Amino acid sequence: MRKKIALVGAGQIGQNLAMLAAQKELGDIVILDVPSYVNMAKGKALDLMEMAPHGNYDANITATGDYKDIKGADVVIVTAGKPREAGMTREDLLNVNIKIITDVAAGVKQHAPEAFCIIVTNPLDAMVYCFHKLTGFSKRQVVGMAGTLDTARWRSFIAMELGVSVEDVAGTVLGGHGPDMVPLPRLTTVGGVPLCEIAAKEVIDRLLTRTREAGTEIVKLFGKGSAFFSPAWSAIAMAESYLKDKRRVLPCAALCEGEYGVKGLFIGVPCLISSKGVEKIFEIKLTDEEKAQLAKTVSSVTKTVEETRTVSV
Ligand code: TXD
Repeated sequence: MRKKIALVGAGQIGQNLAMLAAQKELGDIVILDVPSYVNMAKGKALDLMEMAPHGNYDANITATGDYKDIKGADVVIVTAGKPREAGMTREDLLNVNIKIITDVAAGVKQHAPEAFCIIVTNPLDAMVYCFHKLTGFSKRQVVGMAGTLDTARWRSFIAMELGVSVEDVAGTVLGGHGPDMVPLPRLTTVGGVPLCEIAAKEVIDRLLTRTREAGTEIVKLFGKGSAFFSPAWSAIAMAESYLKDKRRVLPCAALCEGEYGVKGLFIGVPCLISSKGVEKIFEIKLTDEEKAQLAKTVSSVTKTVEETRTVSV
């Protein structure tokens, strides 16, 4: 019996999620979107079925406008929501996307209450918080995708700068999905060699800035809309770890209840993702400077979450 993956949102990221999930044969795929967009979603699903002979994957890929069709999904990945336009912050999306997440949470709660839910919609840290609150799901089964993307960006920029393979750059990014996210140069290595021993401080500072602004850099280039290839793969890495019990340790927005001194917020932390969902959060012994940086991003996330309480949905 194949697993079932529900993709809520058939847009730029959703379509890439569907393609990656199919190519990796993670299971059958149901793409859900609003009735006005459902034919586009059905067309994308059909197109992916017609690509199967080249991709040599077997998956039943369908699309719908009705939540009853996601019944029993093992994984739900939520990208439903507006993306940024040039000049917008992620927080500018709050009022429109909280209404969407409220609808989505109701549909998932009713039809896929056992699913491992990966929230992608921005402002990410607030949207995953709202989804968790609205569904009442356990903290193990709700997670936000951001740190896995931010870490990929950090690694990619280091590899580009140093002329090395991305495969040999290891590191992590903590905190909220925003300009005060916390990449950790101190714990970043290139083939096991500490980054701080092979790159000058000004180079590292430049890469830190580029990582923090990476999403905005792409939004500026597009003018309308945001990144979709790298976010899609980042979310699929999380889904795959759950579905195959790969037990990867990935930076994800998880509910902290005391970890890193944070209570009741979703922030990016190293998570063990297994068939149990968020099985464990790993704590890092941070320096005072790193703790101060984390406190700053936690403050930003707290502010945005507080704002969700003032929005009437
Ligand atoms: O790292 C991260 N978490 C971010 C997330 C990385 C990049 C983009 N990030 C955010 O993901 C972005 O700011 C958006 O909030 C979401 C989705 O971005 P995407 O680029 O996929 O947006 P699209 O192409 O506009 O697709 C959104 C789809 C579109 O097809 C809408 O019709 C659909 O969402 N939509 C809905 N589907 C289901 N139910 C409802 N209510 C709904 N409303 C809109």
